[in-house]
Amino acid sequence: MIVWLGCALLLVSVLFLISFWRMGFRSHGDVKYPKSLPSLPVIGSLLHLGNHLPPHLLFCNLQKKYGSLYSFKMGSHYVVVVNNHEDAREVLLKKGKAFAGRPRTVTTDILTRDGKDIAFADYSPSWKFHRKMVHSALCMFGEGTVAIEHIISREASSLCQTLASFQTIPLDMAPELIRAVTNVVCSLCFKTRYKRGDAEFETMLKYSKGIVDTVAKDSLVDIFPCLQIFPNKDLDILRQSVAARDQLLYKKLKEHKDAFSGETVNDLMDALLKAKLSMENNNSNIPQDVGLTEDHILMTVGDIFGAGVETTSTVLKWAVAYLLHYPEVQKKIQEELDAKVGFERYPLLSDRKILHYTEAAISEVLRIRPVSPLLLPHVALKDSSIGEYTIPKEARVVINLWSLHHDEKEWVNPNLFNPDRFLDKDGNRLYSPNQSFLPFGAGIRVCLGEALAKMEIFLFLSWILQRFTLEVPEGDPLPDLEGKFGVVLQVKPFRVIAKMREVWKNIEITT
Ligand code: STR
Repeated sequence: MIVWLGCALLLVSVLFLISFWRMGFRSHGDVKYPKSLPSLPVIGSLLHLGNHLPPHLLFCNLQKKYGSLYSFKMGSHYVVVVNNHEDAREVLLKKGKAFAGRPRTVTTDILTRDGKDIAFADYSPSWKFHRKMVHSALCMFGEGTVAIEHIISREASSLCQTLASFQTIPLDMAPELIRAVTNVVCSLCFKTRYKRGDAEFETMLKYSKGIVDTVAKDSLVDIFPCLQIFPNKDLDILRQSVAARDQLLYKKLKEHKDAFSGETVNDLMDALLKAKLSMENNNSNIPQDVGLTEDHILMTVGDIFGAGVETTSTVLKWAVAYLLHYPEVQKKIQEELDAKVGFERYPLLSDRKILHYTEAAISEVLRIRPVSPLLLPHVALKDSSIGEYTIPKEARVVINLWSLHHDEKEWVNPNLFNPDRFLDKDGNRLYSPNQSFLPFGAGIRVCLGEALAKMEIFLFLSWILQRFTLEVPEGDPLPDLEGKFGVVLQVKPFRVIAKMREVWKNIEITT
């Protein structure tokens, strides 16, 4: 027995030494690999990552020891972390196609029926085709048309009515903001909207939270898929939430199929159905090998819906949290609105060109609290390189957007919320004062909803601040600014008093 134990110990130590020796060296002949954290067989570098910090902060801190580009092993996967904009731009833009892959994980496979969506699906001709189609459908029903401005303004108006009904009662704005942005994507995807307290909306809120809490956050099952065989509370929540989402999506699909004439395209669901029909009839130039199944339609709509709701509402919550911490910024936005929009009309999208400070404040929110601090992981589709370092095929590449947005070489006092950094000395807007700002990612995987999100954030915020001043209720603490890491950087709940501004009490605008 003791001999066996001794042998086992010896074997483990030898394996440990070998792997430590291998990972500790950076170069193999001419080939230079990024510096690596120590790693052990099977578990990889887990012991060196088991820090109490959330990953974006941990990865940012590890730069001090390993430099801005380093690697580690997550179980059996080789992961490279990018922490500066030069390398990030090389991965996303210059070599976008080489790094366009996505890892398959247990949780994202459950969410997307093995990668039949857009965000988490690996690179393939079928993925490229779906993405293109959704992009044109989004353009058709939103971006670039007056229709979208009308839809967002209708929701902004309804949101302001709710705020007004609360008067001086403290309110958790999160569900109201979520309903407002949900109704925008709902209009685009299904041509419907939810009233306050709608049962279907409550179901959606619940399953969405279940998904955000459990998906794609590098939990142990994603690192060691074999752990699926054990009972796992998170996976149960994810499966239940996905089942609830699928039921809702399926109902929508059925309603659309029943009503679809084959010609009139009212929303995104119709557009996808039409593409599927033309493919089946083989009367278009859609490639045959791309497979647009019902699953693809459901998962794609699920993506657009989930992304449209979770991301935009999160930015709005961060914006409100920061405005409570920095009332002077709120005041400056209101002064700009008063001076440039006035009291006889509501803000319009065309005001984005003149409301420089408001736009700068939005950019600053996106910088200081990026919705997706690690973006979504990329995978090298072939042997490639970043700077002077070799990156082998199948390496996972994580872009630490947090590091880019808090890089002291690029930003003065990066932890300070200061919209002025997005303005020049004459108060004109600087779209990006430096290269280290990529809130929507970049390249072939860039966020599909960037334009839509920017329109929504601008209109919702400007409508709210034109009429209300947001304050912390007496006795409540200021909102937490750390957030909770997950597939989006979530905002912890807090309450607000939305006080109607004096000047607006007697004004009624007819639209
Ligand atoms: C939110 C919850 C949900 O119901 C569905 C999805 C699928 C798409 C996800 C979304 C999620 C979270 C935010 C993501 C988005 C795709 C792109 C977006 C990850 C999990 C970001 O990259 C921030």
